[in-house]
Amino acid sequence: MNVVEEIRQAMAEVRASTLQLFTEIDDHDFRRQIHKDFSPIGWHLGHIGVTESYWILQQCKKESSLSSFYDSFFTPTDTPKANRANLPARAEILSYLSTVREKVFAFLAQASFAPDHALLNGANIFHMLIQHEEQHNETILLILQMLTAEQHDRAPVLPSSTRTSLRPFPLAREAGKLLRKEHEMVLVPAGAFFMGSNNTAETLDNERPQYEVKVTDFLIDRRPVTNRDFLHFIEAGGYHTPVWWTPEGWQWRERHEVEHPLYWRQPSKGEWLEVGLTQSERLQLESPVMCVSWYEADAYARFAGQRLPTEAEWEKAAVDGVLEESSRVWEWAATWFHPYPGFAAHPYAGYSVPYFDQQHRVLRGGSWATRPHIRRATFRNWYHPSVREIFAGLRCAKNPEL
Ligand code: AVJ
Ligand code: FE
Repeated sequence: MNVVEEIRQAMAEVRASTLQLFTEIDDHDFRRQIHKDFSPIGWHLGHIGVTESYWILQQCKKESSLSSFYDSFFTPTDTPKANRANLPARAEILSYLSTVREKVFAFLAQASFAPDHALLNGANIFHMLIQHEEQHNETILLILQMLTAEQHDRAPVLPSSTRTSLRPFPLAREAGKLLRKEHEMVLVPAGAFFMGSNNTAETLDNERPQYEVKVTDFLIDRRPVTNRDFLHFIEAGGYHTPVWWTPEGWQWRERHEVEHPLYWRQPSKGEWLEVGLTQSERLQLESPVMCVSWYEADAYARFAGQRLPTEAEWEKAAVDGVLEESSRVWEWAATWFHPYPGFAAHPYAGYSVPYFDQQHRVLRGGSWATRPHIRRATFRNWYHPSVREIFAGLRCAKNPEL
């Protein structure tokens, strides 16, 4: 298959996935802002189209835009989150999307990926757009998850019909026997490795350029921290023991009265549910803990006598092939999001640069909601350390005993 056909297929695939995510959204939820830090779910649809139009039709093809209203409404820097609820009708946005897509495919069919063209070289702008839409797919899923949780909390559907067959999971005593000491950690030997990538076609700017990084010996969990592990932290009073928390983390915990991962619910003592994407279910003890902030992840690691891995450690371990289940939940790293030496913003500074601000922590790996192109060892995600609405968990590291 040639490059054009591969790109066409990848674009069609992610678009089908985007549209599929909207099939059960009613018009009310389409435009409603359910959380102040997230746009209405329908805004993402228009934003995907405007981004595609801007880079291909305006920047590459030099056409004028289809709608200056869409351009500004669906561009984050022009319209703050608080002003995004007054969306055009869904049918209109959908027709805008398909008009843009038709023109983009016409351009693609005859495009030449000239090496001297900053955007078309290696088809890099197309790869960027595919990954952009893939990232918005995950954000859309975060909002769907919020809607399900809201529904659950309004009218809890307890698993009452199944309660006779489902017994609550083991309580503290039993859970205590299955502590982290049973967790397998792998020793990654000290050494230099090449971090990041020089693939200018298929990676994003913040993964480049590749550079040599030396790490000292460290141990890292083979698998992410599980709900069982995290339950032990809760039952040991982890959320009420300031010593495990950074000062900012403790302040955050106190202010928001955080007592458990975001979507855990406790309908009665000793019985935990987790609200999932479509329904709540009994907490799955062996699944990776999910929807915890960096503050909670960091506190857990300290409680366990361990620490979060740096992103260099994470990437070395990933490249060495010792990480299992590395795309079930995003994994918080100890590292602040920052530019690699020699970083150059491309295609636009707004993608990464505003977040090189010592206010955003790196996440690595990918979650069950992350589409395939993004699941790679060098991909860098980032969020403010207080964010727990994302599908994020952790894996611990520690220094070898001397
Ligand atoms: C890298 C996931 C934090 O969603 O804010 C999408 C990705 N940037 N459109 C975000 C992104 C511009 C970004 N994250
Ligand atoms: Fe975007």
